[in-house]
Amino acid sequence: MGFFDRQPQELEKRGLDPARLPPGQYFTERFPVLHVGVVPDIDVATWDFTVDGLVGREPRWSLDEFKALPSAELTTDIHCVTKWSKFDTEWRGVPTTEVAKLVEPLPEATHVLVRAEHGFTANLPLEDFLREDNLFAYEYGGEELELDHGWPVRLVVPHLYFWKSVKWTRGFTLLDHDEPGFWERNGYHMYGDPFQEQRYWGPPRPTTPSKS
Ligand SMILES: Nc1nc2c(c(=O)[nH]1)N[C@H]1C(S)=C(S)[C@@H](COP(=O)(O)O)O[C@H]1N2
Ligand SMILES: [Mo]
Repeated sequence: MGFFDRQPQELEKRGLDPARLPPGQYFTERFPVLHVGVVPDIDVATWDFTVDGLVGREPRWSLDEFKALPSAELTTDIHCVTKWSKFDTEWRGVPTTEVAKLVEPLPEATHVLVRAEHGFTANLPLEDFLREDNLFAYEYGGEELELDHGWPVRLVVPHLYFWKSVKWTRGFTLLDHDEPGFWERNGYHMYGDPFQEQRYWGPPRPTTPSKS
């Protein structure tokens, strides 16, 4: 029996429900760090969070202003397309629904392109962006988020593969159409449901695209 076949028994041994693990994933207690390029330098004095595109209002928040918005806590499993899953990760941040209330999406808005440092982006349908669980997180495990994991603010969208959970977020743009983000232009699925194994578009690939 192979490594992946043994995962359900491993989870049961630990008293965890194997149904929480999407197909083709393995369970880890580590918290791997994954991103393209180098970790950005962040200057809190000039950092801002902006929303534009199909919105009634285009706010620009400083970090203090953003962290003063209503916050919520979330405990969730996360699933990376490179096949690791981690259970019960704990986050605090601003719900995407709270931000949406303040920007007043226009009726023609259907998709969101989330923007980050170095021009990184990820796309998702507005409906998925507005799920109640989603947070722009600034705390992990009760502590300030670490730079490697996206400090000062990262998106957490638990129901999609973790590449949609944009680290070092600087805002988002509302669109009336879908537009691929960084990984989506580089072969990842436009939607990315881990339970449907929506990893890549096109023919199945034998290996995972390399990351630095
Ligand atoms: N800005 C930015 N956010 C990103 C990425 C990236 O390359 N740049 N990679 C994504 C991918 S593929 C994963 S699996 C998660 C990893 O988050 P972690 O390093 O906190 O585990 O970040 C996502 N968010
Ligand atoms: Mo990933």
